[in-house]
Amino acid sequence: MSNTLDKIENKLLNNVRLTKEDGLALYASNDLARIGYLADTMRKKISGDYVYYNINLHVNLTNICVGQCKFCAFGCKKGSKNAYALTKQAVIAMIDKAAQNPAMKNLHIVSGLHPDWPYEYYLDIVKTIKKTFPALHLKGFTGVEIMHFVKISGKSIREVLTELIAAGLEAMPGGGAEILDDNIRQKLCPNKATSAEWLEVARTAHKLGIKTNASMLYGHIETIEQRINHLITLRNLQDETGGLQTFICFPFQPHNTALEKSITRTSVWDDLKTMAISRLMLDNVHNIKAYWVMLTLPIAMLALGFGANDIDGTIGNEKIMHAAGVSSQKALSKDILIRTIKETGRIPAECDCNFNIIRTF
Ligand code: V47
Repeated sequence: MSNTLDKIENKLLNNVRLTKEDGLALYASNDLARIGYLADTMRKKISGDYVYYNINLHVNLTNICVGQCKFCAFGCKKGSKNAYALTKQAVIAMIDKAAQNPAMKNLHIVSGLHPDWPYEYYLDIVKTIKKTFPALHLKGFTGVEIMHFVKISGKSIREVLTELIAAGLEAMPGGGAEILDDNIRQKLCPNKATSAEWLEVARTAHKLGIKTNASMLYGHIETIEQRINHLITLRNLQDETGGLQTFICFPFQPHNTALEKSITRTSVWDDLKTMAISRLMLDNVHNIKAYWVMLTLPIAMLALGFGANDIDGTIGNEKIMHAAGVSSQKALSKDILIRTIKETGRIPAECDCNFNIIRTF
């Protein structure tokens, strides 16, 4: 096996792209320290010593969702006891409270697919947010939500995105990609965007000039080969458009989901290996995120040594992963993020939702 890792290291040092077989070989190896070292070396080469974080607020407009994905504990049916749907006034009040902190720069909006809200409601929310808080950067709506808007509006992907961008949308989050394999999607999330649709939304957004994130939900029913295929699909998209700005691995959190009884949470070993392999396979993606909410802060900190260079942000009040029982906090202070990054010997870089650096420490 060390012979295989020697060959992979040689490729990396000579800027030779890793193949699917290389990805599988990395997963088959238990030399985690060496895989981590390789990922850290590539991280330094591709993205330097900054670790990006941002002062942000997560807003989830509603948890009522027609999706009913088996991996999700956040979404629920209309009328269920936890269901909520925020009015425009409530959204503005929530942002206003967070914006009392002048350092707050980023809004992240991801929500359920509400059965009754018209497309115009979302457009109006975006317009009102941008009018009320012009200095805030707005990252919103996954590819799955955009496909929902396409269906309820009868418009094309291009038309929906053009209107949202004109209203103030500046970037898109990476959710909804899950595993870009329609056999898996059919089993886990048959009611939402297909792989081709998710990719087409990202492609169109990039052509229209906005950047998007991409993610991988792993540790459920997928095979290692499907993980590698997923990474290669994203790498191909990035070759084509260059519009992916950060990649996030979401280890599946089973608590309160339909899969709770059959699947256990991934191990730290798998999480760090997956982080590192993502960095090595995604040679054309600048940023790899260690999402502290999912990983918990201590593991996110470790992940900074396994290829990650982005630790997300202060978040404010995380709901989606907490519904599934993550043990991390719902928010973190900027000081804790800065201290965590500094302790790894790297440079904390506060940024907006397009990774423009606001200040470094
Ligand atoms: O698509 C849902 C994931 C995503 C679970 O772009 C779960 O920076 C694990 O888009 N276990 C939605 N993962 C959230 C999202 C997001 C969040 C934070 C940062 C960014 C970004 C994007 O959350 C879904 C799904 O892949 N998810 N439930 C669960 N039980």
